[in-house]
Amino acid sequence: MKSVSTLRRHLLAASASALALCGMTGHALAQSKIPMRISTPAVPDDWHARMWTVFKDALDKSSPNQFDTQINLNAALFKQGTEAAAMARGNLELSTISAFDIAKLVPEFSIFTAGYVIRNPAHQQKVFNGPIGENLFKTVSEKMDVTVLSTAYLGTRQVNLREARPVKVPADLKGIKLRMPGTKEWLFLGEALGATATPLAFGEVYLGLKTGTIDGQDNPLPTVRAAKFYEVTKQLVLTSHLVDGVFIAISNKTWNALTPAQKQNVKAAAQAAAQYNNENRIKEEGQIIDFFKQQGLQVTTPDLDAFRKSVQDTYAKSDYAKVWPAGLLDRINHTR
Ligand code: KDO
Repeated sequence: MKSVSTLRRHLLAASASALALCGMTGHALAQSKIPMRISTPAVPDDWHARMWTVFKDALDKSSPNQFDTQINLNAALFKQGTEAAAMARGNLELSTISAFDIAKLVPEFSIFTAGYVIRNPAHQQKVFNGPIGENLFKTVSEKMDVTVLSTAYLGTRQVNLREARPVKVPADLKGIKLRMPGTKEWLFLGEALGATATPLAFGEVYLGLKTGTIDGQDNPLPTVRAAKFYEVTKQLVLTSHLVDGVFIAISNKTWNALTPAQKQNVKAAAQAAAQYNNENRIKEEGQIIDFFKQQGLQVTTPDLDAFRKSVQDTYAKSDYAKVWPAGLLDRINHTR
């Protein structure tokens, strides 16, 4: 007869191996899932951060146990602007990329970094979901090794100043240190608005405004709210200079390894995410002005014709316009 202590030893050993087995199974399961690491500079309260939860939920529902989706906000995984290169290397599966990120490698895409080209969110969806988008996204895939899955409306960019001042025409922004993200295409847009463009990563803007290393920044109003820039600024100048978008993109290394059914589900999840973002952002933009007024900000509208003319002329005369394919601007303008 076995002693009590021997029995206990056997029981312990048995439960330990059962645990090890469970652990291994769990580990093996996690390993067999396709990793979907997402990196974005977006703050948690912004719609284009929240949309990734919609993406994850849709994918978990359509493809149970197939994907391990990990959402990293606040540029915690990759620095703003480095995501496209990380995806091309296969170090990152998914992100949102801007027209500015794309223009670095696909120069003709700079047409979408120019102010006053895209008219409104509906125009943006028509352009990118139609033949113009289809054609350009093929080039994006060839040159950047990422596949664009859907287009999310980031919002219409407005100028947001630390100290209030009269701003009617671009000359009124002369000398204003306007923070822009740190690439030359962004800086050109800031200069085209009449300001002195100053590069800074998104995550440093709040402090820059608070301490006065910059005089202002430009972003869509829902982002001004979500990132709390209204706490450290006194004026919104409604220039509406860029109907901005971000493209949900996936590394081709990941994309090409998926089955046709998985591709369909990943694309559908990206479209659901963009749709959630677009609907909520458009709705919020329609009602957000009162919020800023309640926070004590001055909200002013400049001479929009003056801004539009000056910005469009600046781009038309620039080297950027030289690489825009003949007729593309007209085709964009005629997309309805
Ligand atoms: C910004 O840095 O101003 C910007 O709006 C640029 C966009 O392309 C995008 O990177 C966005 O920041 C981030 O997602 C944070 O909202």
